[in-house]
Amino acid sequence: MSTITNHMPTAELQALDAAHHMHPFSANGELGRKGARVITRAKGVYLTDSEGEEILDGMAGLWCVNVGYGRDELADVAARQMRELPYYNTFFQTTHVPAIALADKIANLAPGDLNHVFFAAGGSEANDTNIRLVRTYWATKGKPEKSIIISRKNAYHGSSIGSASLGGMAAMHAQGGIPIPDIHHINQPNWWAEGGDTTPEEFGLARARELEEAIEELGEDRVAAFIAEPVQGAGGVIVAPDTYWPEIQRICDKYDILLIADEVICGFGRTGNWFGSQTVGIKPHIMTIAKGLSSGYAPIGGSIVCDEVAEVIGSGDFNHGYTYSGHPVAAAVALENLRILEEEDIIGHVQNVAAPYLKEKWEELVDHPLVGEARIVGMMASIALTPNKATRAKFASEPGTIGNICRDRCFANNLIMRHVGDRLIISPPLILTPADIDEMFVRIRRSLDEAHTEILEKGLMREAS
Ligand code: PXG
Repeated sequence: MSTITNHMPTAELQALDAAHHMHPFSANGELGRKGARVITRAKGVYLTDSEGEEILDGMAGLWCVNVGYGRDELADVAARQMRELPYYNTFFQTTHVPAIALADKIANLAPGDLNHVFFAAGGSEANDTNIRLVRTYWATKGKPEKSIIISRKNAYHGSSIGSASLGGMAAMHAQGGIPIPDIHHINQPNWWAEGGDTTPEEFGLARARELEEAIEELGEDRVAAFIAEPVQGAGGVIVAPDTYWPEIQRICDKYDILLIADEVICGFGRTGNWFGSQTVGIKPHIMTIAKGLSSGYAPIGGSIVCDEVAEVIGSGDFNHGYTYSGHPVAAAVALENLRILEEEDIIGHVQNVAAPYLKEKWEELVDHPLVGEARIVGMMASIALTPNKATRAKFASEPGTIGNICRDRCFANNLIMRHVGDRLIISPPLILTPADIDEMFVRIRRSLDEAHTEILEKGLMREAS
């Protein structure tokens, strides 16, 4: 057993962390000097840190712990599977029961003819699979030049070279030589930030038609697929205007291109249905899944593929796969997680209890002096911070400054609520009760009030010119 344990003093753990552990998406030098908060255990919707503080997890880990923390069934299944068959691959004409059972279960849950699953260890790997799937699909059909994938600015599709190329985060594209060739980005349907004088309905249509314009410009014979998150998550919980998705579906139907729905965040109940595609009313050819598939208890993701694409890919060799594709322990955990979601009717709880109450309280936040718009779909929500609600003005300070102040206040008040620029976001466990929601809003209101005072004191309540 390791000699580094939960019982060590926080400062010692932080010093070791700073010395040897490189954190993702962090300025590690600065974080090391400050010291990362050490999370030691979790139960339900609460985390505990090394100082014994109880933190309400408004982000379900990283958008993934849908059934909440501390489910013994998941631990038991993992232990059982590790004893029986901890690992075997599915590459060379072998298979195993956890992968078979999970693929079957996912095919049953997924809508339409999305009946085939290619497993990965997470969402980034699954989106890399998708790039190769759609390009191989068209090449097999004799159209190798149909290789461009259209995506959106401010999308997040992962951190590997392929998936980060699909993503539209400028800060990510600035590092490490991405994007790869033949990825094209159109604008996002973020009315609050980019809608100008148009109505949300006009803006939604205009942004969807950018897809049609891009296909016309690049040539239908060059475009393989369009990929998008039903609700943009990491980009700031951006909910498209109602006119957007029907128009996207019309365009995908008109032109011969594949639609990939990245359901890594939206899948498995987050938006109030099994899949976000059902919530926004689209029929993708491929879905990317991860996160809520196992509620984060084990690393697993995958691509759910429709009959036609699977058939074409299956007509030859597909030279692609990961050591941990369909990992038996992760697959067994995912299967048990899906059983919990289904048998405990957690999606019913979201639809009938948690999401309606959360929506009521969330939308009331627009009465706060810092809050411009409040958007929510199921159990993912955002607020836009602004110094002027009427004009949707941005702050004069560096983007993210105000969001960061609010986030730090939340952290100090034992609430995990994230900021993306000057938007605040939540994505809590789906099992949140009305009492949890009440407690969450005590902390949200307190944090926003304290942040507002600090922003006023620092003279930061100013509009960008
Ligand atoms: N697609 C989407 C839509 C995601 O949200 C991925 C793919 C990649 O999945 P993996 O399992 O490879 O991480 C994600 C992941 C954030 C944040 O800051 C969000 C994610 C990952 C890291 C940070 O909100 N989402």
